[in-house]
Amino acid sequence: MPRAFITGVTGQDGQHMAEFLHSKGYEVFGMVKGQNNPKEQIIREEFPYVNIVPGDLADLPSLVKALEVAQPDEVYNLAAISFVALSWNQAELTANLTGTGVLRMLEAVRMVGGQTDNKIRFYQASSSEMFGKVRQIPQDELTPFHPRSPYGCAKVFGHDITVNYRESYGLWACSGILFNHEGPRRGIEFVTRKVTNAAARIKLGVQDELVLGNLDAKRDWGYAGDYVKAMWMMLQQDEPDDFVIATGETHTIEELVELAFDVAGVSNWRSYVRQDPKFFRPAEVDLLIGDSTKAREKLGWVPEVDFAGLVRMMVENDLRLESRKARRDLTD
Ligand code: G4F
Repeated sequence: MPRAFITGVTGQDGQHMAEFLHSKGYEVFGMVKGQNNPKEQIIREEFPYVNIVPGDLADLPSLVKALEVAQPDEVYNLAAISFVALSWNQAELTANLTGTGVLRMLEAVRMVGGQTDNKIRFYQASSSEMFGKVRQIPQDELTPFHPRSPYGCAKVFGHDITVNYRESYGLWACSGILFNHEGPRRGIEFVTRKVTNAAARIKLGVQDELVLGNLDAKRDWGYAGDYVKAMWMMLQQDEPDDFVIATGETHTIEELVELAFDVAGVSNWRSYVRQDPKFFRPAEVDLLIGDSTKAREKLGWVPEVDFAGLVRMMVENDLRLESRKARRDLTD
């Protein structure tokens, strides 16, 4: 039975990854940080097959211990401070976890078995935020980076140090440069879920306004379930390599809102939406659109859910959740 170790198992991607690897017959170990982490209960209840191991990206000895317990064949480093907007308020913490945390994880892999014959295979969650003020349209593996946030800068470090450890020490390490990927498990602070949840609540009459920032930014949005499959495919290659994972389609936030309200059955979306400067960012990433030709050709990876399918899936999920909540509130 192959063994996999996931950091960030409590997040959207970690949950999808645990589910996917379990379906493939892996023994799954998930790192959870902190004392009384409220998300640990979700993992225990919804993913009972995950072996929970304590550890923190800020603490190298804890990472070494966690890997000694898990003895993994594959390590998926998905943990990070992932909310770009927060990274301006907590820039040092972001650099420490999203950036230097990768270095610690690589060191732990090196110490616990990255250089034995039976090498640990390491996956780093790199991000399209690294392209920032884009130098090329669409963006591929050779597009230069120009990050626009402390988060993007930290991800560039994480990406480069992964390449460097591969080249310096022969670690079996690769990076997936993933464009935005979403789904019903997405946190409410991210724009897709904020919009689909608001559309559902407005439809049900429990919310009357949606307050957003920049409606003109463009993103290449895919489905998280498709993207974790790409991560796994990268680790099944003969040689480690880096891949862009994207749909190749881009849409504005405005198009997202229009479609979500349409799916929810709310007409005249403009009358519900207000813009507030507090949601604008000090520096914006205006346009992301990825070229994943390399992943399609070398890995055979293709996204199965398109933008319309993704928005429908998320709105329908939020309609279900919010109607259940509304019914519960009525009976209380
Ligand atoms: O949903 P977002 O917060 O995602 P963002 O910043 O693109 O980052 C996500 O994708 C990255 C991959 O490119 C990941 F690395 C990262 O961890 C994360 O998963 O914002 C998307 C866009 C931005 O342009 C933002 O300015 O939506 C715009 N936006 C407009 N109003 C808003 C809002 N974003 C949020 N979160 N909330 C708003 O009210």
